[in-house]
Amino acid sequence: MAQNASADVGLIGLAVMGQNLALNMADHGFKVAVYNRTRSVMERFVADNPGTPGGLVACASLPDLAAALRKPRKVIILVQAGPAVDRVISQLLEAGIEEDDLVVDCGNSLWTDTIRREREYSGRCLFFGSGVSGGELGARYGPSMMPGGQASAWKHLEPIWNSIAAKVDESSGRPMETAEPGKPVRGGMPCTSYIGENGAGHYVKMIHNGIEYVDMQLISEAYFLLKKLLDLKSDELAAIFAQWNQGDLDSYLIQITAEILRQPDPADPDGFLVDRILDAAQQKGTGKWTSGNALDMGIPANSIAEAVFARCLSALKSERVEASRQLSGPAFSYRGDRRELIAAVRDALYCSKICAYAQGFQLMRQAQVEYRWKLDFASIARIWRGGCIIRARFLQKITEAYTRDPELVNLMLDPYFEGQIREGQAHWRRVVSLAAQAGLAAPAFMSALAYYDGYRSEFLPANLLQGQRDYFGAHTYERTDQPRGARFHLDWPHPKRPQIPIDSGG
Ligand code: NBP
Repeated sequence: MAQNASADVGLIGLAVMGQNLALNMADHGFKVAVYNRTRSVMERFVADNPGTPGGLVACASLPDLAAALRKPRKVIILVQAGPAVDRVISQLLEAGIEEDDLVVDCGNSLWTDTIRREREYSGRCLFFGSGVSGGELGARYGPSMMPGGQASAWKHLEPIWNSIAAKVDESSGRPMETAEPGKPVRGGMPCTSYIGENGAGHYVKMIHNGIEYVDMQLISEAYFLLKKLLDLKSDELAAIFAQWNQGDLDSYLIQITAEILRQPDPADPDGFLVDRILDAAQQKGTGKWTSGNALDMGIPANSIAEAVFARCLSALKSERVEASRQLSGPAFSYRGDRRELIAAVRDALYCSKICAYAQGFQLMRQAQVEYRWKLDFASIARIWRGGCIIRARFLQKITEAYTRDPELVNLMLDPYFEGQIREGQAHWRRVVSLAAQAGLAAPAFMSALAYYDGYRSEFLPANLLQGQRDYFGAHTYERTDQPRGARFHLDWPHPKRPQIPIDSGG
């Protein structure tokens, strides 16, 4: 059990993420004091993992943990986001944590909670928030980490975060792996960087998850369209995804998609597991948070929201089964070139993916104004190149785009991405129209195309919409022949009456 103050870092919460992050730190030579609410979990964990380079210190209580740590203490919390985090912090403060000790929440906390906590616990501890992505394996062998909070706290954490984060090769931007799996990678650029003050790290982690929702939905739609239009079997689809993983679409999510598709069903070795998995998606909430934030800030992140709604619609399984017997759709069979369709779906996926990332970066661009952060978008793309769920070759291109122009207004306007959409859009449009003709739901492909066409339109029908608003609600309108900001109202039931200029109050 814990003795003198010799541990480098403490970790509270020994479920999947906590255990793996503790072992990752211990592998990198940090002595880790560990505590869990259910004591037996902590005891088993320490007993099962002897001889790590840094070592684990078993702590039966939070006062034990506080006593085991060198000053200033650094305590990582990995418990369920929400009230449990506040409960643990209160207990830590009672256990002897002091003003200059760091308390680091690495869970998927809502960024506004992190802002609130930093304020609330100020003067009692240095509260800090860090997003961690990469799931179980990332936590164990190198996650992408998005730290946010006071810069004075970051300088104490930086050596640990730099050691345990995933590493990428700086010249190629590719994730680095060791010959011996599980052994620390030497050299390379760590997939972590200080994001900004208070909730910035957790905000950027939430956007990562929002993008992840669309990425997964787009891949699922590509699978569905190819399966339905070409009547392909899972292993044939696996080969297509494996092939795509050799090119611009090279990413962790495409790689695991190929592996999932070729997995036989353990209950029926002649069938594929994916064909037996129920088509009702679940979610934990970060996609919903991202979409809610987009609505609050008035930023069109329609593909991210669509990906959340696609999961909601899928979850209505029994209703869909009933409706499928009642509601009609077209009879359609694809008679075109099969290879051409596969190439078209690939391009549709790539173009839609550009739109999804454009929306995520637009959100961050607006959030930095709302929360007075100064976000470095090249750096954010850089730390997503390895360790996290959305890691992809594509992120090197985003890094390059924001390095070329840190003030880039929209990712689609970068010359590389603009060129990619120009080349791929005929295929993209063909896939969307084929989906509509065949009556196959492809909401993320469709909404991404609507985003692209809306964003590139000089004129949209909002003139009529503003007329309607003024007609029934006297909400006023601006005129194309008057300066922006000058507002007018017409007494619509009496159109002969003069138009009334409205004083906008400056
Ligand atoms: P859970 O979210 O399942 O966390 C439960 C752990 O916290 C258990 O070990 C539990 O102890 C402990 N705990 C303590 Br200590 N005090 C607690 C309290 N007051 N209330 C509730 N639990 C308490 O663990 P997880 O899946 O490892 O996730 C941890 C965080 O990391 C979450 O915020 C999650 O969203 C985030 N995250 C997870 C992933 C992932 O892939 N799982 C990825 C990225 C981020 P017990 O043994 O007594 O129940």
